Amino acid sequence: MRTNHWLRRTAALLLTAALCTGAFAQAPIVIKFPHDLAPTTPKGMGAERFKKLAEERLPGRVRVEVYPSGSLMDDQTSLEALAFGEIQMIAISLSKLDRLTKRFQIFDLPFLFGNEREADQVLDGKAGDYFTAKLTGVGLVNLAWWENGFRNTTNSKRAIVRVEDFDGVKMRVMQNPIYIDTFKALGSNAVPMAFSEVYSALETKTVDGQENPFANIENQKYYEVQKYLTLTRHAYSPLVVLLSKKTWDTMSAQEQAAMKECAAVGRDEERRVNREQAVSSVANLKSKGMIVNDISPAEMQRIRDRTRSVYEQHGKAIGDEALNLVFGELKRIRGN
Ligand code: TK8
Repeated sequence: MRTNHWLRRTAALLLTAALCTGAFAQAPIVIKFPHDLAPTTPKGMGAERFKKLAEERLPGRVRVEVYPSGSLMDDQTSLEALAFGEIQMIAISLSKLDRLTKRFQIFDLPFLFGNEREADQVLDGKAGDYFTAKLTGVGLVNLAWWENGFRNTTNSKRAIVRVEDFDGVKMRVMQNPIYIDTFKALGSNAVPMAFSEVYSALETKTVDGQENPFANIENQKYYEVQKYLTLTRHAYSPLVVLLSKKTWDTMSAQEQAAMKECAAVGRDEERRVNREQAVSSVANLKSKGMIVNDISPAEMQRIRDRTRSVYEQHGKAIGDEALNLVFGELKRIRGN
């Protein structure tokens, strides 16, 4: 009898305490956020920044579990896992969403952006908002635009100094039609392949080369299996930071706004780290034994001209709405 009374009393006290602190009000929303890169990479740092901030802004309401280095799943699987509700958040190259709607492929077009400023202004402005709305239309909530960044080319055959040097080089590209056609147009043998397989494909010489931003070339240790790095800056890949629609819908408008704000701070961190690492990367990669070269402006123009066909091949599928919007914005930013 006594025990019973004591138990009831304790339970009542605990319940009161819980109600006061709000602990029983709602169980925390667990946000599983896997990604495919190391914690020290721009994406890894952005993810940690986001986690810290979101848990500070929404204490007890959200818990963010970051799984770096592909420890939970790879890039390719994560989009499906997000749709099935196995995970709640990803930061993925927009290029990997090409199957959803063709209009997103506009950002895969070669030489679309000239520099980071153009990319930021287009993505953080009304064009970015337009694509975010289109993502919502297919059930994906884009919290912010992060970046993979400008992509450069590595290979083990030769330094690429003119367009003819791409000839016959077996190049791994993302599983994305515009990247495949860009490298075909340059004369390479384009081999689409998952990111998680690239290192070993380079090591075993299944392919001769690949293209990725500096941070990935460095952090994935491609310098161990690649001799030449050519600064082609042939495309800029944005990352989208997607939250599951189901999770999003359980949040109040204030909580949703807080999530977007945290992702925007994460974005600033991610872009900052990416751009800082890019500055030190060339020296680091040289010190690891890579031969790094630039391409002369005249040869760069020949490369651009060669890839113009990709605009004609894919422009129609991307559609005038997206093309006019992005090119209109670029015109405005470039002041012409
Ligand atoms: C990194 C990936 C990757 C991408 C690729 O998270 O597959 O080449 O560029 O770097 O999104």
